[in-house]
Amino acid sequence: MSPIQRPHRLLNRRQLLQLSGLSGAGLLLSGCASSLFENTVGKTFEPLNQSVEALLLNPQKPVPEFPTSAIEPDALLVNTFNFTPQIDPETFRLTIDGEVNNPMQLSMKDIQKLPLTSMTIRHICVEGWSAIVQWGGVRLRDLLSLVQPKANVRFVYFKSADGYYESWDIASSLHPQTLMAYQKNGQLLSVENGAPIRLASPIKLGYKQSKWVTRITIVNHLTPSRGYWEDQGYEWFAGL
Ligand SMILES: Nc1nc2c(c(=O)[nH]1)N[C@H]1C(S)=C(S)[C@@H](COP(=O)(O)O)O[C@H]1N2
Ligand SMILES: [Mo]
Repeated sequence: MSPIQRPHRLLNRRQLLQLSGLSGAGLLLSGCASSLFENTVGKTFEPLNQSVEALLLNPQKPVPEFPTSAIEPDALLVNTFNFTPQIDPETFRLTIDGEVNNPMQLSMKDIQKLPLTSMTIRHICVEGWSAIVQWGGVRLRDLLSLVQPKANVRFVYFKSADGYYESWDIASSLHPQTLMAYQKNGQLLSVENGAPIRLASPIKLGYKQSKWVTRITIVNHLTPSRGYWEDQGYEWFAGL
């Protein structure tokens, strides 16, 4: 097992343009309206200024991963703020909507037809624990390409079945290691860990990684509700 697991191939440029319809000139026209808050975060974090087109065509550099021998099977504590929703994977549909040309409702079967990426990364919770975990799933960038985001989108909201909610910047959402995961340590994701599907990424703290995601909404602007913990004072960007 090599020390760094290479991520599986990204969709190539042609496939991406076909999937997303991003070849049109419309994408080059970027929006200019922005709130004071977005201006502030836009100046603090460089990636927020990149257009969705640039991010889709030039994936950001992956962060180094761990060998599967480094997985810590017992270290990932279940951290659930409220209750554990039971979702029937057969009838489950993941809604992807918002500022997109092609909103979708995908079954787990649809999602599992897309390229599977596996990564072994460190999960870090602000409560003072961490765990090396292997996640398997579909790249969020592949899902977002399918729905054809409009040119000026900047944020992504995630709604969960337990009432949890999160928002991410578009650059972090399109990072090649930001997955919608349905496997953990080589097995189907358990209910406690977010089945049927959850966010997983080595570039954000644990509380950004929503479990039991039911809806992904692409937007131009953040609303006053930015995330379950963020709205109680935790940092929004929460990058690693
Ligand atoms: N829907 C939902 N997602 C969530 C949470 C939650 O309570 N509800 N907790 C978060 C926190 S604080 C962490 S550290 C991770 C924990 O994931 P795990 O329970 O699979 O270890 O999930 C995150 N995602
Ligand atoms: Mo956490």
